Amino acid sequence: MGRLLALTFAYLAYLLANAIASQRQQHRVQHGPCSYTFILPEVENCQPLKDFQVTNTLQSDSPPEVEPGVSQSKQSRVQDDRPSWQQSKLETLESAMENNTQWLQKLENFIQENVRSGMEEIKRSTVHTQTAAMLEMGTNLLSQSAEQTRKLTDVETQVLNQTSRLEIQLLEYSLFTNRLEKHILLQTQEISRLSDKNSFLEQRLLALEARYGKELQGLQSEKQQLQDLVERQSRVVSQLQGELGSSTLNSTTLQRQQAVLTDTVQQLLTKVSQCNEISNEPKKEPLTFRDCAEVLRSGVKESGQYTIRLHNTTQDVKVFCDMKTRGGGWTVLQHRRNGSVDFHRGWSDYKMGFGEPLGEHWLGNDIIHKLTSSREYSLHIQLKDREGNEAFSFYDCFYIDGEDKNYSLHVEGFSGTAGKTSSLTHTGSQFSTKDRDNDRCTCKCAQLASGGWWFEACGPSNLNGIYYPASSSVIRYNGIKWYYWKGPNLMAAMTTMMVRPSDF
Ligand SMILES: [Ca+2]
Repeated sequence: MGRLLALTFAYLAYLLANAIASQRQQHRVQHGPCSYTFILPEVENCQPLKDFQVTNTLQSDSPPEVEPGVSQSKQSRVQDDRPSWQQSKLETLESAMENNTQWLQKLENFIQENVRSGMEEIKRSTVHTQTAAMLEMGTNLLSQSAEQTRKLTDVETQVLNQTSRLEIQLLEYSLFTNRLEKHILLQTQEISRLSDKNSFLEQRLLALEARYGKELQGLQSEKQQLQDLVERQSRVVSQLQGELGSSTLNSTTLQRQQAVLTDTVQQLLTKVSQCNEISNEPKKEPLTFRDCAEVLRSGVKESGQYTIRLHNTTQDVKVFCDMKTRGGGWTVLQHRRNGSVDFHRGWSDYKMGFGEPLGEHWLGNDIIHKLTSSREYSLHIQLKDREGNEAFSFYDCFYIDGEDKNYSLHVEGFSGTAGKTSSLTHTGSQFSTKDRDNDRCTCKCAQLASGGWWFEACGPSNLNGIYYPASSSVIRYNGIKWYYWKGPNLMAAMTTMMVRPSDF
C-alpha cells in the first residue's frame, strides 16, 4: 500500500512538473473505476523576466536576498525600476500557486481517502471473496466428508453384516464339526468293537482249522489206506481170476484141440472130396464167401469155423458160423462161455480182435465195420444164464462206423425176449476201452465196468465185462450186464453176438 502511495505521489509530481513545464491545461488520471481530471492554472501571455529564476522559494513573500558583492547602489536602482504590474502578476501567480498547492493537498487527501477506502473495500471484498471461497470450500469439504462418512458407514455396515454372516457360518460349521466328531467317535468305537469280535472269530477259526485239519489229515490217511487195500484186493482178485482162467483153460484147450481136430478132419474130408471132384470134374475157381450166410447158401449146414473174404477186399478172415439158430447163416462177432479169455483189453486188441473163433473171442472192430458197412445186417444177441435160461435181443439193422468215428454204434428195430427194452445204448454211442475214453461220463466207464463197449454213462449193458464163474448174490458192477433182462448182475453162462444179412 505504501509503495502504491509512493508511486501515486511520484506520478502526481511528474504530472505537476509536466504541467508547469508545458503549455497543457488539463490531464486525466484513471485509477480503478475512478478517473481524475486536473485543470492547471493558465500562465500564457506571462512572459518571464530575463532574470526570472524558478526557485523553491515559491511561496516566499519576501524579496530575494541581495547577493554579496552587489553594491548597495545597484539594489536601490533595481527597486526603483521594478514596475508595479510585475508585482501584481507575481502576487497573482503566488496566490494561484498557493491555491494550487492547497488544491493539490486536498486532492492528495481525497486520493488518499479514496485509495484507502478502495483498498479497504478491495481488502473487504477480497476477504469476503476469500471467506466465501473458504466457506464454499468448507461446505464442499463438509459435503465430501459427509459423503465419505456415509460411504464409510455403508461399508462398515456391509462389513458388519458380512462379519455376522461369517460368524453364523462359523458357528454352524463348529456345530457340524462337533456332530461329526461325535459320529466319528461312535464309529471308531464300533470299529474297535468289531475288530475285537473279528480277532476273536479269527482265533476260533484258527482253532477250528487246526482241529479239523488234523481230522482231515486222519481221514485222508484212512482213505489212502482204504485205496491201497482196494488195490491190493483188486490185484488178488485179478490173480485169482487168472488162476481160474488158467485152470479152466486146460479144459478149454482140450475142447479147442478137439475142435481143431474136428476142423482138420473136416478140412481133410473136404480136400478128399475136392480131390475126388477134381479127378471127376473140370477145375473150378476157388469159392469165396463174404459172410456165413453165403457159406450156408453154398450148402454147408454145420456150425463151425470158416474163412470169409470181406467184400471188395483181399482180406481173409476166420469166423465162426452159427448154422443152427433161427435158420443159421450167422457170422459170430463175439462169443463167451467160460471166461477163458481176458476181455479187459486195450483199444488195439479190440480193433484187431482177439481170441479164437472156436472159443471165446472178439472178431475185431475193423472187421465188424467192414462187414456191416458192406450191406445191411441184422444183429442177434443170444444169452444164457447159469440156470440154463436162454433169451435173445434182435435188431433189424446194425452197423458200426470206422475208427475215425470211434466205431460208433447204429441199431434200429429192437425186438426179442431178453427184456422189453433194448439194453444196447442208443445210436451214436462211441466205443471205449480202458485206454480210450469216449463215453459221456466224467468217469472212465471202461475202467469201472471193464472191457470194451459202447458205453454211455455208463449204460445198461456190457457183454465184454468180467466173466464171473459162479452165481452170487453180490452185485458186481464190472460183470457181464444186460440190464433189462437180468438187472445189473447177469452171471451169464454164455453170450453170443452175431450178424446176418437183413434180407436173409
Ligand atoms: Ca468219460
